Amino acid sequence: MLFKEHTLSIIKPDAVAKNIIGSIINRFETSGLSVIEAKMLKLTYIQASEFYSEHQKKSFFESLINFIISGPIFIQILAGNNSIQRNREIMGATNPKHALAGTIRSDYGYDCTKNAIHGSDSKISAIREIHYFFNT
Ligand code: 3AN
Repeated sequence: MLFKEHTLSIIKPDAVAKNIIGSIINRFETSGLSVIEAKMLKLTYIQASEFYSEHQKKSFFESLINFIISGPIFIQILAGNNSIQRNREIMGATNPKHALAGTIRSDYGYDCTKNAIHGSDSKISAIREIHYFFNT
C-alpha cells in the first residue's frame, strides 16, 4: 500500500564541497519526492554525537562525527509516497562500492564515511531525526 510520509535527508560535507546539492535534489524530485523544508548547518561535536547517538559504541563513531562536523551539511525533510524506503533506494547502500549503479552513493560516494548522504532508515528514526532539526 502506498502512503505519503516524511523522511529526513542530509547532504553530507563531501557532497556539499563537491557542489552537487542541486544534482542530488534533482534525483529526489525526479523520483517523486519533494523537499518541504530545508536548511544548511555546520554541526557542533555535541550536536553530531547526539544525532548519531545510536552508533556511539561503534568503532567508526569518532571518524563519523569528525567527518560530519568538517563542513556545512544540507538538511531536508522529504515528502512523498513511501518516502523513507524510496529515499533509501535512491541513496543506495551505505558502502558506495556495494551501492547499485545509478544510486547517489554509487555515483558520488567514496567510502562508508564519505558517502554523500544520510537518510532515515525507519519511521521511528524519521520522526526522531526530523524533530532533531525542525520544529514540525
Ligand atoms: P546508513 O546511513 O546507510 O543508514 P548506518 O545507519 O548503518 O548507515 O550508519 C550511519 C552512518 O555511519 C553512515 N551513513 C556512515 O556514514 C557511517 N558508517 C556506517 N558504517 C560504517 C563503517 N563500517 N565505517 C565507517 N562509517 C560507517
